[in-house]
Amino acid sequence: MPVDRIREVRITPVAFHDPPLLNAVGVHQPFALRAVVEVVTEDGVTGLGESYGDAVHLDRLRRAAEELRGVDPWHVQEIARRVRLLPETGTGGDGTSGMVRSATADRVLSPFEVACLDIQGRTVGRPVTDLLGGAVRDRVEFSAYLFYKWAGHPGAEEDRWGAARDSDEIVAQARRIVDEFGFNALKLKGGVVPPQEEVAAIRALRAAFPDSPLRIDPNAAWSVETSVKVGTELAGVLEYLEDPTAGIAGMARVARAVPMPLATNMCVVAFDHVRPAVEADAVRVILSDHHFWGGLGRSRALASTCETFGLGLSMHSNSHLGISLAAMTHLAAATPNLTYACDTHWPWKEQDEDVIVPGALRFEAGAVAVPTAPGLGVELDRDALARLHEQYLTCGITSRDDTAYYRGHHPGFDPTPPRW
Ligand code: GKR
Ligand code: MG
Repeated sequence: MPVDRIREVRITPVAFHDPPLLNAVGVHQPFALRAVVEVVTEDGVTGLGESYGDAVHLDRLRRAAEELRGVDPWHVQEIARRVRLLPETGTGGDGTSGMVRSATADRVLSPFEVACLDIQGRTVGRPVTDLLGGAVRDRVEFSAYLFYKWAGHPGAEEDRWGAARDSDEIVAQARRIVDEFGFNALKLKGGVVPPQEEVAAIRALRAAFPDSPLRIDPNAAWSVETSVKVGTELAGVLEYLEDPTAGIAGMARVARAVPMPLATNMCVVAFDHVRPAVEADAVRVILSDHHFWGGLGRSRALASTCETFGLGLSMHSNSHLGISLAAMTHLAAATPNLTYACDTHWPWKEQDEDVIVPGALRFEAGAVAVPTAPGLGVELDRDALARLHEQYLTCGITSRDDTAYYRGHHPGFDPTPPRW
């Protein structure tokens, strides 16, 4: 059978509206950036991938794309080899405002690997889950991702969510997001207001949602001492405490002193972090993310690693569109030991703003049904892609910088951890 090789790779940066969500390093800008990757074969099969849209990352994606012509899309190892040969230029490009410092080559490989899996699935007429060993669940549960937030972007009207400044407003946000999407697990993005206020918000959530698993994630904004204090106070309340403090050594000190499991998407973000984290017994749960673990195949390898060391597995998210949600859903569906509800920023985007044809992915009772159509099961909406690309060209943002945007309104803001 003749091999259908990669003929062309298109990378299209897009921008979509994002509310002013607060985190430990600042606030989300009015637009989030993503890169839409299309890998096209000689026979005209197109596979889709989605990744960060920061300028330095786009540049790396484009350089990698030039190396992929002629490669067999079933040979992801060869694609990985070519990506790893590229020189790393500059730092950053992680789409997280510097919060998640993952391996550059894995970040670059990820959307090409996903697009190749989409091609493979389309070619053989099977969903991506089948290429990953088959789905072990037909719906994937996600968590409500709650944020402190401004009422609206400065100079604009109040957005549809309004402000979230204190416990009452966080509970109101949770009620609304749960009503609209049906989530069960609730995650609060912390590291924004003094820890005692965030503890009060978690307690208020517990009172309002007695049966929901709760998590808080201050993105390492707390000292070891503060983390231990918070973890002790919230004994029996949290299902896990996510990245309270920076680094494996600090996390290990916290882990020894608090009763609940610690989870991370900050101190273990690549395979060579696993061994020191296990040796120090620093974390009990790793949050995978195919966007920086090198794609779906390597995320499955991470799942096996977690199984080997008796670690739990959850899933991290950043602001994203539908191609990413499809890939996250396929991965979670085909990963037996991914037993926690996955993070998603999905509710925060405008629901009619995306690059995919609507209808393929829907939240019901906090979960997304796993697509069963060939490949990822989503189709590119070319008009929408063109609109969001135009928005990218005119929005004036070329890299995510939550700190600079926040400082524009609070000069002197210093996100250097520990803030508390
Ligand atoms: O969207 O502000 C945000 C989050 O803080 C995000 O950038 C983090 O990467 O969600 C993430 C996390 O769990 O650390
Ligand atoms: Mg996190």
